[in-house]
Amino acid sequence: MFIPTIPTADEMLDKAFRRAKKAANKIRTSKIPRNLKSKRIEEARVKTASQNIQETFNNILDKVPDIESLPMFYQDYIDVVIGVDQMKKSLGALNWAVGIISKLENEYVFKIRRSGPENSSKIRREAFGRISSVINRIEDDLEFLDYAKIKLKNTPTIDFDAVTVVIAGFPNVGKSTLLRKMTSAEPKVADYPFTTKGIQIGHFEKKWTKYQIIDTPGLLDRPVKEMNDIELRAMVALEYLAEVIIYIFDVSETCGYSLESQFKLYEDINNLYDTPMICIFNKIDLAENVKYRDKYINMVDDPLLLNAAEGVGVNDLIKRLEEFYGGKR
Ligand SMILES: Nc1nc2c(ncn2[C@@H]2O[C@H](COP(=O)(O)OP(=O)(O)OP(=O)(O)O)[C@@H](O)[C@H]2O)c(=O)[nH]1
Ligand SMILES: [Mg+2]
Repeated sequence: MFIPTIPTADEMLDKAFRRAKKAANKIRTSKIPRNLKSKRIEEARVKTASQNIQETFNNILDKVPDIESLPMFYQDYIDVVIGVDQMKKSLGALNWAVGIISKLENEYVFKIRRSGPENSSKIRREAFGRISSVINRIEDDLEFLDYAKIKLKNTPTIDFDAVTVVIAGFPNVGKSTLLRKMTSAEPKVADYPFTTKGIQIGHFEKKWTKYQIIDTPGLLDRPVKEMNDIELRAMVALEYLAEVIIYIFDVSETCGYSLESQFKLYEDINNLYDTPMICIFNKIDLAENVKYRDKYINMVDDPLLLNAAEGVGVNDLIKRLEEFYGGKR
């Protein structure tokens, strides 16, 4: 998610008052009659400083998307990463500051215009004092938005027009290998809460339908009962996303996990999500002599046998996706 640069309270005030000074200098060197000058100068300072703050904050408010209008996946993502309530509160504080500073601008410009020239600088100082205290009051909110900017910098870019496929399976079963074989470009790596490896997203297009394949290493690769609340929430976020889950078994068990435990995780995920699942039995090239694999292969509907490393069977998988989702977008 894109958030523009967020100034600290001090930076905001420095910038606004510096601009105000420049505006004042312009008037000072202009040909305005002497008796009018000091009033004009102070008026310009108040206007320039307030408007600079309003513009900066309005620009931020315009560019940050309205959280409630975002797809659920992003709302949940933002909530897990930084907290939606705090985000809304901080944006609300910025909005509040814009309103108050606009009011102060009008109030003090009016006061300067009505006062004698000898009082104008005193009135301007009072205006600056009040502007400063408004900005200092939202200091924490500015700090929070800057933190949010950093934390949300590498948010996954989800294409909501594409058919979304999420890959699941124990570590080392061949998830990344399959993602690479299915998609053209190098998959993009984005942050994903509570997995250190992030999330990988690859794309391909077939017969005018776009597909995006998502690999979530460290998330859908472990028994659900071992997960903590936060990880379970991240799992929920995935449900907003996935139209179909590809579950990969390693039939050779060279990944280090038995087919029995791989099957348990498959059942876990199947029970947790209403999402349709496609089962793949991978590393078929290493499994020639493993007899009991057939027992597991026969336990799922329409299994596909693959050797992802060599790309064998990948086209059958793509065909399967096309049958279900092709032309739907
Ligand atoms: N022989 C053989 N090796 C494979 C096949 N598919 C993947 N591999 C190998 O298995 C190993 C693990 O593959 P990855 O794609 O990294 O597995 P992963 O599921 O992404 O693993 P994590 O990211 O750790 O969860 C790699 O050395 C692959 O080259 C296959 O069909 N046959
Ligand atoms: Mg991987």
